[in-house]
Amino acid sequence: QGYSVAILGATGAVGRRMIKQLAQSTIPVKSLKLLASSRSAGTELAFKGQKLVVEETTPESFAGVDLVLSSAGGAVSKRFLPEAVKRGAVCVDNTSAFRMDPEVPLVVPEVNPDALAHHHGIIANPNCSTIQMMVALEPIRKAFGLKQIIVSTYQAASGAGQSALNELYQEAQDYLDGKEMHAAILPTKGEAKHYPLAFNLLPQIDVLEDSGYSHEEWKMIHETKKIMLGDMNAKDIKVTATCVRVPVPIAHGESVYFTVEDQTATVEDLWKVLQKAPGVVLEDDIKHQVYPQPINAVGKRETFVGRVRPDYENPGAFNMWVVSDNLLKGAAWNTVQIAEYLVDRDLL
Ligand code: A2P
Ligand code: 11C
Repeated sequence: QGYSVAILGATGAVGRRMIKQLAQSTIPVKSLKLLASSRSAGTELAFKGQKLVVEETTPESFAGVDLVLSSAGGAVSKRFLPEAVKRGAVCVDNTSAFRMDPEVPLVVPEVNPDALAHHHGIIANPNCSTIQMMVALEPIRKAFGLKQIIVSTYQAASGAGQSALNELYQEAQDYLDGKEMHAAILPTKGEAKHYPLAFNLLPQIDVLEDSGYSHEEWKMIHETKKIMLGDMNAKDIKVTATCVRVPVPIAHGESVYFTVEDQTATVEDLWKVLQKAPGVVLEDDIKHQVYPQPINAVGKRETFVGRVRPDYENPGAFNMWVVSDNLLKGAAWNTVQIAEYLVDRDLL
């Protein structure tokens, strides 16, 4: 009884959390395969108290597998997920490899779970910074309509993987020890130049494109349109983004400025909607200095919203502050949550 599951990228920052989220999920797991590269083949990791040995990934790794949860980078997904689908598996992919394929659903379960019904074997998990913004804005869009989003992000180092997080810790240690800091990974692997993140801010996440935007900013714009409106180029909501890496280990913060269609909407109206919204925790009490902070969001599945306030010079426009664990709701939990929906709706 149950499903044969494989986690691709099981040794990574997200993969390790996928193992834990799967253990805590409602999905009946008959067997679990932990897959990574040859570098970590042989490593032992625990699932529900049982030790499992990590295997090197090959196309044959997916024989007999029902469900693949994947987070090993876009190139690895492109290479292996079609092989897994060929062998009958359904894949929930946490990379950007297939997100903009019109045949591939891009899903945040609180927002567009119905898109899952039309999958062809691969379902894409959105980018972490997009996911938490969708959880906070979809209930507002449903209640008041949404015309425009202007978002500035404060993104944690772990978004760039375990190695980037290790780099941040080493830089911080070196700085405090009065030594020179060495950057080899951030702002993004494979770039010509690298800069320290410790005691710094980097206004580059992913590669910079000819448009002037970083690829992370591009993703926030086009993933938002695909998730909310079903079309990556939809014009009904205007979106623009500035993405910044901050020296925080885990949990992204976002300053979200948005304009709603219903100009009579008040902050109290928004609070009422956010209080009932699935996956949202409203932490907004300025009299008592209550607002979301990354340090408190670590390890939680929810998206935390606070500092909701009107733009007094622009009717229908508001600011809010949104925080979530980028490795959980932004990645491992959203992926496992999608898989739970697939199981519940008999879509595996
Ligand atoms: P490995 O530990 O063998 O390098 P992160 O996002 O934290 O950097 O993690 C990346 C994950 O992707 C790791 O589990 C890593 O495994 C895995 N990975 C990287 N390259 C490959 C590959 N060619 N085949 C399978 N897994 C890979
Ligand atoms: C970051 N948001 O913080 C990225 C990580 O497209 O899934 C996730 C990249 C992605 O660097």
